[in-house]
Amino acid sequence: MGKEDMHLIWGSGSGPCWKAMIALAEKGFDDIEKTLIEFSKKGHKSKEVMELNSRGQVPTFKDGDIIVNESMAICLYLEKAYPNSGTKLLPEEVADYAKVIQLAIEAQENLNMKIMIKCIYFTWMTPEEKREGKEFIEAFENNIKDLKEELKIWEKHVKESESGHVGGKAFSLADVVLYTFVAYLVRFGSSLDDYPNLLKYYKNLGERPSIAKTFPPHWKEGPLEGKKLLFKGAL
Ligand SMILES: N[C@@H](CCC(=O)N[C@@H](CS)C(=O)NCC(=O)O)C(=O)O
Repeated sequence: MGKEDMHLIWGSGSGPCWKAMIALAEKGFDDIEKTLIEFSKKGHKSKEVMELNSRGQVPTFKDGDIIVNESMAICLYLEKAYPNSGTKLLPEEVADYAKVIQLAIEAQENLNMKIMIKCIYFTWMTPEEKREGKEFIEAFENNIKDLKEELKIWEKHVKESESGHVGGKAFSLADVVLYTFVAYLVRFGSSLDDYPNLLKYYKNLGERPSIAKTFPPHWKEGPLEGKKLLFKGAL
């Protein structure tokens, strides 16, 4: 166990992988052994991944003999195993702790459903020719309406936090989770103009070394274009 024994398998542009990488960087473990897989080459179904995670999903993480799958579990594991290393992702004080875990789980559950499942995956799973149809357009618009309501909640949470961190006084697990979802909105074309506090949050935290250093490499190569920008003009 320890930095020398850690290994992360990850894919570029995966929100769950990014979360694990931000947490590792915050804990001071950003230079551990890492293997970058390519989704297009089914790297997530390779023997190496399947042996660690029978779901064939990344991130998958190993610390010596301890295997941890699931991005949230990786973050919680790092905090439990290395409480005194780097940033405290979970505060000591009970009321602060309650707030951080609530916001982290609230962000994970709701934003994963409303951004990833109901907008992005919903579009990707609809054959391109059907995306012009009335049925798809109506359903997508409804999902965008739900997402706008959801974003108002996060706009308020961020506005109420004076520290610039959503979970309270300092950077925490709640920011690890929230930031990656906000970045997805921007990646897919949202201007965040209607959410000025979220926009400020996105810009400010984007300069944090753990986030800047782990920003998905292929996102840096250039923005999405055309119809791929699902949220352009909508959010
Ligand atoms: N709940 C998991 C989700 C992991 C996940 O869905 N990873 C995606 C990449 S973003 C993946 O490996 N998908 C391949 C597949 O499910 O076959 C986590 O948070 O780690």
